[in-house]
Amino acid sequence: MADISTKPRTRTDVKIERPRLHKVILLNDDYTPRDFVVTVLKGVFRMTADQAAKVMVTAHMKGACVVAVFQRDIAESKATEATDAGRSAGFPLLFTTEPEE
Ligand code: TYC
Repeated sequence: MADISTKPRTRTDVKIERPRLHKVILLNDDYTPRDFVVTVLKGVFRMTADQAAKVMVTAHMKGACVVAVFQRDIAESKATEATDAGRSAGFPLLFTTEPEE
């Protein structure tokens, strides 16, 4: 009995942080046709025609619009896929990513 320590052990709290989410941002340009932007948003981001049109018009008027938020690797691959769709069709359509605050 004398061997059993009753002293509380030091506790180490391990805090696991959630990985930060990343925004996919659509940038406006003067050349990509509006319909093409809507088609890409529907195809890559699974938006309805209505959602895609709203995002496209916001980017067109304000210069940029947040399209969606994902884990970093998914945000990056979707942004690349959508940008590549524009490039393949000869348009300078650009999607970028950035971490959420
Ligand atoms: N500004 C383009 C045009 O007038 C349309 C457009 C909208 C392009 C949004 C890119 O992210 C964009 N044809």
